[in-house]
This record gives sequence, C-alpha cells and structure tokens, in this order.
Amino acid sequence: MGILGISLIPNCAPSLEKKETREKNINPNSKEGLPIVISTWFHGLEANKVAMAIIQKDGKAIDAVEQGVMTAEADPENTSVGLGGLPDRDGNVTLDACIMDETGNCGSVSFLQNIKHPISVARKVMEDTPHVMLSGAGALQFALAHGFQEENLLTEKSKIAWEKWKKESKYQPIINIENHDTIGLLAIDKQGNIAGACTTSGLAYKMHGRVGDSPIIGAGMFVDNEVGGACATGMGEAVLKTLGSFLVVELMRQGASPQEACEEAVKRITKKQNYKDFQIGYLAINKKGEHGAYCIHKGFNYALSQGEKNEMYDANFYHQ
Ligand code: SD4
Repeated sequence: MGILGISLIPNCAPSLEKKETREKNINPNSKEGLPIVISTWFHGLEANKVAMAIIQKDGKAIDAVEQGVMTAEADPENTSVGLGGLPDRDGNVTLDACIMDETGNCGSVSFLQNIKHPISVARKVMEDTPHVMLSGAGALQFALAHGFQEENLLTEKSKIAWEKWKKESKYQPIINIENHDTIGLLAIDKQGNIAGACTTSGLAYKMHGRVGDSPIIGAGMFVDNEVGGACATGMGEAVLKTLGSFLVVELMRQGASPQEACEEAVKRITKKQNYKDFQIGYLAINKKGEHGAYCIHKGFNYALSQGEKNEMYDANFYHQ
C-alpha cells in the first residue's frame, strides 16, 4: 500500500520506499520550527500576527488561537465569518465555531445568531459548562447570561448581496471556489502546547438551521497534543462525511507527515464525491512544527507564521 493509503497499524515503522514517496510529496514550504501559527486564507495574516504576538510574550496557544480568529470575526469586509457574514436564505447570519486546547478540552457553538465573537462563546462552553456543544437559541441564551451583547451582524453590503441573490433564489449550496474564507487557525506555543480554533458564518444562502463542519470537533478542526492538529475550509458537508480534521491527525499519529495526511484526507473526498463544483482545503501541523496544506482545486491559500516570518502560501491541489 502506498504511503497515502496508510495502513491502520499503530507504530508501524515507515519503510524506505515510503520515505522516498514522502520526500517527493512534501510541501516545498514545509520546514520545522516552533512556535508556529498557521491559518486559512488571506485574513490569516492578521490573525497570525495577533496570535504570534501572544505566543512571543510567553502566552498560551489557547489564548492565541481565540484572539487570532477574533480579528476575522470582527472584520465586516469578511463575508464568511462573524460580522458581515453572508446570511442564510432567509436573511439570518448564523454562526458556527469551535475551539480545542492541549488537554483535549473543547467547546463549540452552532447556529448561533447576533453574537460577534462566537469563538469566545465556544471557549466559555468549554470552560464553564460540562458540555461540548451548545446550539441555536440555547447557545444565545448562554452567551447573554455570560455578558455577551446581542448585535445585528448583517451589514449593508451583505444585505444587498442577499437581496440580489433572492431575485433568483437559486438554492444551490455550491461554494464559489474563489470566494469563501472561514478561518481555521492552529498554534503551538513556546511550551510546546497546541490549540486550534475555527469560526464561520458558513455557506452563504444555506437553509435556515444548516450547520456545517466548522463547529464539529474532528470535522472542522481537531488537535491532539501528542500529535498535532488540523483544520478545514470549504464545503462543510464533504468534510463532515469524512470527519476530515480528525482523519488528518490520526494519519499523522501513524507516521504521515502533515502534507501526506492532508493529501490523503482530500483523496478520501475525491474518491467518493463529485468534487468538481466544490472546494476543500486542509491545513495541518505536527509537534515538530512542520506543516502541510492541500486542497481539491487551485486557489486555497494560507498564512504561516514561524520565527520572524508571517507569509502567504498557495496550497498544492488535487484537480489539475
Ligand atoms: C461551512 N466549512 O460552513 C464552512 C464554510 C467554509 O470557507 O469553510 N467557508 O461549510
């Protein structure tokens, strides 16, 4: 079996042949180095900057990931996250987010409305409740009880876009390959601890009540302090069907590099689903500070911060 069809035998030592395959496939940008912060899409640059500044001051990865993605949630120009997110088909901005720390604790909110920073509500769920997920009206009730303020997240720009869409009301939940930008962010701090966060307003013009992959631990994001972490962006249904981020981390646990693991997770999707009309992108890091990135179609990019650098890179892609 080739390396990308990794067998599920724990601790199996990689053969020489496998090693050569790995070196060929390795992401040319991949290098080791801690601390590390990586995140999806162009808005990742700003998020990484905030996250890395916290880490450089000896802050914890969990604080870095939360505050990093909050920059995208607060940005009204970003039409896929928080304030300014494109609404569902009925005009409601509904939000999904999750967060996970180095101990395996995690929290999540889904189908949450009118709260600018769902990632912070998810963290509160993690820290102040015996649960992992709160959804809809219950998540809002919990947020308000914890001091979050309700506000309208539908900006004029998003409202105009929705009204234009409504004229045809073509309900085809197909992501425009170049136009989606959920933020998933992974970080390892100076103590070597990992954390991850993912936050989105999900697919534009989705059905009311639709929940994507982003708030599902193991789908939109997963970290394990023994191994590394992964996050996803793109058509959430495809990621949900394969529990992609968990898959990436488990492949790394068995010896795959972050790049190989991302490639295999994309191939699990392309093997079974008609991937022509949707995009999926994965990011992964391991505990050495190596990273991987892979997507179905050209166009997925990510921000990587290691040492002094914080730069954008294009991910390798499956569909040539
Ligand atoms: C979702 N995965 O709700 C999200 C959308 C996304 O960039 O990633 N957009 O399906």
